[in-house]
Amino acid sequence: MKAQFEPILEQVLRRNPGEIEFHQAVREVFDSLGPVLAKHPQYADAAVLERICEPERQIIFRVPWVDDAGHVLINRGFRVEFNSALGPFKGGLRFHPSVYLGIVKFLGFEQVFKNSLTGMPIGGGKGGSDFDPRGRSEGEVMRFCQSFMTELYRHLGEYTDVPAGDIGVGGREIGYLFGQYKRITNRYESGVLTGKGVSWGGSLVRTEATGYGTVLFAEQMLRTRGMSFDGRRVLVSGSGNVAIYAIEKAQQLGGKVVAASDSRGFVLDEQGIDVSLLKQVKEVERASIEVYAQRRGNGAVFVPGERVWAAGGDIALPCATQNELDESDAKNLLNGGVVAIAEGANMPTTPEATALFQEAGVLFAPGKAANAGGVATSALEMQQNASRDAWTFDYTANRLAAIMSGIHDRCATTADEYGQPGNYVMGANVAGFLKVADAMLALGVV
Ligand code: NDP
Ligand code: 2IT
Repeated sequence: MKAQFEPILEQVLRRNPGEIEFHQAVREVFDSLGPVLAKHPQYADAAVLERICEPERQIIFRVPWVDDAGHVLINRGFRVEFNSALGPFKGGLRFHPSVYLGIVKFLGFEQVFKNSLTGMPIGGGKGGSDFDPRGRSEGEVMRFCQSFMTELYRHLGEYTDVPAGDIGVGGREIGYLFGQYKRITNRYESGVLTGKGVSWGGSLVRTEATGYGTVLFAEQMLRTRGMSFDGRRVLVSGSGNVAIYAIEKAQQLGGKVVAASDSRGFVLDEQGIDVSLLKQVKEVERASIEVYAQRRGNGAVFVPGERVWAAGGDIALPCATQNELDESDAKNLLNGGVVAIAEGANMPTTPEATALFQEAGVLFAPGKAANAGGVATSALEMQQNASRDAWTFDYTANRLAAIMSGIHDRCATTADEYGQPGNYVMGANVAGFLKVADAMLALGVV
């Protein structure tokens, strides 16, 4: 990192003590921006970096609710409205016991650059709660969502802030959140949330978009070296929304996906993951992935407490959570001949592991580029809501494919331009930064 960034980073560390994931995300972006500041001093003059690291607004609130046994429980709710230079704050909500301000801030920071890269008119934000949906009844999840929205609604609006899902928040939760927003405001304001059901304002392809987009990005990246998914051994971590549709698309492109995981361990299925069984176990029954191995009946095994990377493969798609692929996983993957890594999750690869992949010269797609298909399709959902229209699956899927190849080309061209061909991390950070930074300059000191 250039010396010029040190005092700015120090200020970020001082202002946000203990928020290690946020520090990690900022450091990674700063590592890419040296050549940009050298070429364009106007950003430093206008303190764009200092401003881009400080959220426009941070909201923290109490979420009281009553469980099925009649006990009163308290969770903490967050919404970090990071940057609205390009459009309304946009980004998901995460419900997971690990959620605290540092996680929400890292996700919000990443979202600013990701949303810029999509080319769509969306700013960046993120939110969530330390609520753990696991083991909770339908009624408990609904009451929690209603209480969460009873505070959050006053900060939202289709021109203000538009949340969506993330870990622990899927179609079910978005439904309860939207219902409560509608009731409190007495407005059918479809564009205030994305990831809605298709019969009540949602977009076709939004469910599939993040996983499909990640694989489409990886496909483009492989093509630059004359490779494809066809016949390749693929490892996917996670078995939630992103993982499931990454597996589905990788298989459509001829890849052989042999592993998937959840927080308890991974499944090795040498005959190839059966996506419909995985959907049944994880989406419908909300059970452990161990149940998949038991039901598959083909010798598929469940390996408790281990990560998928141990299984070795040509293409690795981390689609679960942050820092889930570390230095030793990277070494194992490289020893096994991995040729490409594309991040479906946000910041799943540790900085040390990323450095190993880059030194080895294998293809590496950072999450803010590779997983941007989800939020891009959210922007398409907002577009449909604003025009009171509903597009077909094929039309929307074609838009997604065009957006992903646009993001790929923007990252590749920017990396070339700044003298680091093939460095998608640098390309994504710089291209994402430039668009937001120019908008911030144009809008003045606000
Ligand atoms: P889901 O809640 O649908 O699935 C999350 C998956 O990751 C589950 O398999 C879960 O296991 C596993 N997981 C979650 N936390 C941990 C943990 N701490 N350790 C190990 N495994 C864990 O979430 P999504 O699929 O929506 O999100 C996955 C990733 O993709 C996240 O990083 C998210 O930020 C990112 N993302 C999501 C987008 C979207 O549109 N949904 C868009 C762009 C990025 P278990 O079932 O055991 O809990
Ligand atoms: O990390 C992400 O990009 C998301 N969770 C999706 C955000 C969105 O607004 O669709």
